[in-house]
Amino acid sequence: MGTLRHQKRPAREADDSSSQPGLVLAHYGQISLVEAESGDPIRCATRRNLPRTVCGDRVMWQPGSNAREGVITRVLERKTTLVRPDRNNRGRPVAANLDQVVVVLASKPSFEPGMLDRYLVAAELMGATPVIVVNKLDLLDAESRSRLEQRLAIYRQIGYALLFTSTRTTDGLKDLHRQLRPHTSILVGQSGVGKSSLVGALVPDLEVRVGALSQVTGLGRHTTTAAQLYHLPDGGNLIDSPGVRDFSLCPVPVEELARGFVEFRPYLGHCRFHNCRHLKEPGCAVQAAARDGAISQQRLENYQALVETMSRHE
Ligand SMILES: Nc1nc2c(ncn2[C@@H]2O[C@H](COP(=O)(O)OP(=O)(O)OP(=O)(O)O)[C@@H](O)[C@H]2O)c(=O)[nH]1
Ligand SMILES: [Mg+2]
Ligand SMILES: [Zn+2]
Repeated sequence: MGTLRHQKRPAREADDSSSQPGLVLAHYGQISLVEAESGDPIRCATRRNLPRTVCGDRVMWQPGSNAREGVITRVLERKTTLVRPDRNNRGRPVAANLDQVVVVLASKPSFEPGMLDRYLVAAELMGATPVIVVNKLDLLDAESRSRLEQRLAIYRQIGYALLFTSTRTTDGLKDLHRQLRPHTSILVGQSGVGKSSLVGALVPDLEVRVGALSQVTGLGRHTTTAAQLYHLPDGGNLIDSPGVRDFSLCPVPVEELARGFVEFRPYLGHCRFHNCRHLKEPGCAVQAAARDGAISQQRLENYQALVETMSRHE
């Protein structure tokens, strides 16, 4: 026995020969749940010298002492990262390698337009496509639906997909599935808007999968406490994420923030001052566009509020 142990090569040297690729389905505390190429979920610790892994990370891992456990030896480069600020206002990754951010809203709990815009800006700045979903359509009568449609029409005008769904009546779920199919998307939004219910409606045998995962993680099944990745039946991945009370952006330079408001882009660089912040400066092309109705007043106000918040942190 003892000699066998001595014969084992040190883990560090063994890295590339015995490591295999995997996908992080979820990350809890010190443990990552990694999907092996076989499809099996493996409970993995991460080597100390490595960055924290997040849901959606591509990693290399090595089997451990039993078939269900392993060690992550390498985190592959992330194509995109969704971050939110931690207590010290530094970016903390939430999920990686996504190409769509689906902001889920509902009539209940009601939403704040500032928060929607902050999510949309975060998606734009990380290089992902934003999608807006209004869930719980069954709770809206015709009049409140058309009021909401009007309120959100601006987002369709600037090119964003806007979908209405209900997990109760299944309205809109086919369209949502079509929108998600080839992509890796994350569902984000306030707690209680129905993110997990949407995942449940789109991923068949979810109960079975969640049950299997909670056995591996030892966590309960009904609370969304960490981002979790699921495969969609016809290709693509869907990440469920824990609800938030609010979503803030990590501080970014004003020029970058303005680029996060996608409809401002044609006007950027056309202001009188090259360092225009588009607040009250004369000769500002963005403000002129808002006066002409080409940019929504509400979006400009949300942008300006963000500039104010961020300059307070400077
Ligand atoms: N009426 C109605 N209720 C819904 C719909 N979708 C979800 N719900 C209900 O809304 C509540 C919250 O749903 P969840 O799916 O847990 O919401 P969530 O966004 O995942 O919440 P967190 O995990 O806390 O972020 C549950 O009681 C659901 O049954 C819908 O389309 N219509
Ligand atoms: Mg949930
Ligand atoms: Zn300007």
